[in-house]
Amino acid sequence: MIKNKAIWLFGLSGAGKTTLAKQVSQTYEKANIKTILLDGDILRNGINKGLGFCKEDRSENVRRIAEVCKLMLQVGTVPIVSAITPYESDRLKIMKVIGEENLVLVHVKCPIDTCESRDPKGLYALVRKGEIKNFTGISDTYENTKIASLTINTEEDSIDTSINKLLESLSIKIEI
Ligand code: GGZ
Repeated sequence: MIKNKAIWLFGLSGAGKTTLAKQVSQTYEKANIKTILLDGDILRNGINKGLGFCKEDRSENVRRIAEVCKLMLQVGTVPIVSAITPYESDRLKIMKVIGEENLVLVHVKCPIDTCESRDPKGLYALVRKGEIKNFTGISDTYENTKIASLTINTEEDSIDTSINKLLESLSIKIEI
């Protein structure tokens, strides 16, 4: 039996969350499992418009995303989240909202230096120029985790290997 679970990818900007989320979505869709991509950055233009990057706003941001996940699971769609989710207390709250049994919490782990050298959106360069304040990992908090269901290390592993490891773990966990 397929047990639908929300997949929540968290990690620094540039760690590879969105790339992994898209691949997981494509794989599920090929197996006729409906998915919805919930990207923190994109949702900040919609349901989370107006929220900034202070601790309270980040918490509210991920709380709302967790509520959307709950709704999506109720209609049989697998939510795949990519959001930095920098605070362990918020990760615990997400577990409570969605339900531990309905969630795969994935730490997309990558050192800040590597994320900065990738700089896919040029944001780290802007941070260094002083144009973005409170940037996670540079001038704002990113807490380590003890509660992730699994960790994908995108510095040690290539993107293909990371994707394969993630899909392998998920296929066991959700019994595709
Ligand atoms: C972190 C920021 C910031 C600051 C803009 N700190 O790589 P991205 O671009 O696409 O992902 C980041 C996104 C963070 O939004 P989240 O909703 O994932 O954050 S959180 O979970 O902490 O609420 C980055 C961009 O927005 N961005 N300013 N100051 N990331």
